[in-house]
Amino acid sequence: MQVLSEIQGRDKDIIDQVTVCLHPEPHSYTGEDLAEIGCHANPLIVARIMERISVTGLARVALPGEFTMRAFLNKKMSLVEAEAVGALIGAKSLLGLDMALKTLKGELSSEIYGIREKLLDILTDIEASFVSDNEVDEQEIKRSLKQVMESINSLVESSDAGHSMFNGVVTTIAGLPNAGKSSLFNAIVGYPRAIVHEVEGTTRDLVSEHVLIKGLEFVFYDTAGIKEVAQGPEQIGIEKTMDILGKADLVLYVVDATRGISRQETRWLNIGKRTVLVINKVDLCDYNAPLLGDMDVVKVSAKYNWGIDRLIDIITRDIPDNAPMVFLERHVNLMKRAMSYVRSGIETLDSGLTLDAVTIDIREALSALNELTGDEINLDVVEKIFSKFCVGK
Ligand SMILES: Nc1nc2c(ncn2[C@@H]2O[C@H](COP(=O)(O)OP(=O)(O)O)[C@@H](O)[C@H]2O)c(=O)[nH]1
Ligand SMILES: [Mg+2]
Repeated sequence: MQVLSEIQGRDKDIIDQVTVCLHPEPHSYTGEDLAEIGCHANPLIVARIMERISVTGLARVALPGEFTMRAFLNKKMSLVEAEAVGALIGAKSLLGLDMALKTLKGELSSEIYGIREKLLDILTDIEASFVSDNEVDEQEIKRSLKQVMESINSLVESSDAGHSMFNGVVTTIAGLPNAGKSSLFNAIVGYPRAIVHEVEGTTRDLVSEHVLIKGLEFVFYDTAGIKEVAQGPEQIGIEKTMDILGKADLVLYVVDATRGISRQETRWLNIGKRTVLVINKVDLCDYNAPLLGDMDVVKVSAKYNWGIDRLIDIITRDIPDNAPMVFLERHVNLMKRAMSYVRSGIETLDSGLTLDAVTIDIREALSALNELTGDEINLDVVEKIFSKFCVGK
C-alpha cells in the first residue's frame, strides 16, 4: 500500500512531501512489517526526516547489511543468497553481476543441497548397517564418496577464475626500461594516460586504469621498468613493480624488438599466474622470441596501435561462457574443507579402518556444507558476514 503524505517538523512545519509504502509481514524483504519512505533526494531533507523518526524512539539507523541479515534470520533467503545480494551490489563487471544474480537465484544453493543429499544417503546406508544385519558394500560407498568429491571439485576448480572474474583481472604491464610499457598501456586504455618518453626511468609510480573488455573488468597497471641496479625513487618504483607483479592475475611482459629478450629477463616471466610475451616496436624490426614453453607471444607496435586487437583477443580467450558459481572466499574455503573431509573418508576406507571412522569424516563434511548454506552457523559469523555490506542493504 502506498500513500502520498507529508512529514512535519517539530513545529508542524512541512519538511517534505513524501510517499510512504507499507510492506506488511511476512511478504516484505525482511519478513517483518516494513515501511519505506520516499522523499526528495536532498541529504538535508533525509537528515531532518531521520531526526524526526529517531526522536520517536521507535526506530534507529540500520547497521550495514541489517535488512538482508534479518531476511536471512527470518528465513526469507538462504545465507548464500543473502551473500549474493552483497555481491550483486559490489560487482565490478557485467560478468560479476551475472555471477551474483545466478547465486541469488539459488543455483549454487541447489548444487550444495544436491551434494548434501548424496552425503546424507551414504551416511544413512552406513548407519543402517550398524543396527541391522545388512552388510554395506564398501566399494559402493567408496564409489559414491568419489562422485561427491568430483562434484565438489568441479565447483572449486573454477573458483580461481571466478575470483578474478568477479573482482576484475589484475593485469600488470612489465618489462625493461624503454620497452614501451607506457605506450602499450596507453594503447590499451585508449588515451594517453601515462607519460611516454625516450628517457629511461620515466614511470616511477604505478599508474592504473580500469577497462571493461568483453564484459569483464581488467585493472591495468603500468609499472617502472625492471632494472638490476637502480637507486632513489626509481628503486622504490621497481619495488612497487615487483609487488604488483606478485599479485597479478595476468602479466603483459613487454620486450623491445630492436633489443630482443635478454637471459636475465626470463626469470621475471613466471612471477604472475599467467604471462603473455608482448614483442613491441615491430614497426622498427621483426624479432622472433625464443620458444618459452606454451607462453603466448604477440607482436605489436604500441606507438602505431598495431596488433593491439590480437593482444586483446589473447587475454580474453579464456573467459568461460559459463560464469563459475563459486567466487566468494567464504564459499571457496568451506567447499575446500568439505572436500578434504570427503577425501579423508575415502582414505579411511582405503586404510581398512572401521566404517564408524568414515561416518565421522562424512559428518564433518556435512557440517562444512551446512555452515556454507547457513543451516548450521553461529550468530557471530553471520554478523561478520553482513557487516561487510553497505548501510541500507
Ligand atoms: N618505433 C616505436 N617506438 C616506440 C614504440 N613503443 C614505444 N616507443 C618509444 O619508446 C620510448 C619508450 O616508450 P615508453 O612507452 O615510455 O617505454 P617504457 O619506459 O617501457 O614505459 C618512447 O620514445 C616511445 O615513443 C613502438 O611501438 N614503436
Ligand atoms: Mg613507462
